[in-house]
Amino acid sequence: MWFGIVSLFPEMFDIATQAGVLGRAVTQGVVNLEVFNPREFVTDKHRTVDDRPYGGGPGMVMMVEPLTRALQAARKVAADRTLDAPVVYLSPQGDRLDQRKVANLARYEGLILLAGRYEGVDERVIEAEVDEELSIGDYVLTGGELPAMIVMDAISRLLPGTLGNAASALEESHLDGLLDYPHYTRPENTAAGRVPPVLLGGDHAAVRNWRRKEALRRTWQVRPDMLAQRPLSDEERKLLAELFDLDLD
Ligand code: 9D3
Repeated sequence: MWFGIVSLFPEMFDIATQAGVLGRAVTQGVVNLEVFNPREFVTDKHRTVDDRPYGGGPGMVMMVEPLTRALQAARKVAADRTLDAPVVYLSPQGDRLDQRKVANLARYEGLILLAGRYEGVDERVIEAEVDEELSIGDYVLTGGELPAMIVMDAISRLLPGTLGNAASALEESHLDGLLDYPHYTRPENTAAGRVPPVLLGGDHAAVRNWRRKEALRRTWQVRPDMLAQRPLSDEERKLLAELFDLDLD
């Protein structure tokens, strides 16, 4: 998958592409990344990319011309490679990113990710150039670069040929839509406690059941909203009833 990034801080992307699953995906060529810096597309003496907002108020706004040129350059690379690559603007006003949106974005051959700085971009750029506007959550960041990296990270682990792929296949199984069950590794006994005995016994059916029950317990306790989104199997209703001594019928 090809990512064209439009950002005033290209160096920020070095870190993300040098380590972890995303870094490996880049090294392996499963993911390709090209950064387009709007500042490189302006010719005035100070290479200005931002200006004061019309109507007054605090902060600065990213200007139309540098952004449009950088986006055109990214579009041209995508077109030359005959890639379908929509423009995604990372912004606090966007739709909230979730795993369903990540999976849908992963189907594209390419994506052009626009990372804003300052108070944001001139609204006319959004109207003319942006296909989808995405936020990563309700907290205030200083720009769209980290959100763009988060989008790439989440997508890259779903792509064939990256290490996250085995894990994502598992995610589509019966534990889909639940929080993870607790994990343990050696040694069996530590100052922090023992491993639950069921995991040591080699009864795979018992282990499966225990994990599903623990996943349900945690989801019920910390993310009841996730359970409300998801139909429960008879087996899961039984486990939940056992856990909390509830009558779910
Ligand atoms: C405090 C400034 N805010 C005035 C009401 C507006 C504002 C503008 C730009 C707040 C944050 C930002 C920079 N953030 C992003 O570019 C961003 C973001 C975020 O802040 N939170 C969650 N997802 C995203 S995606 C892009």
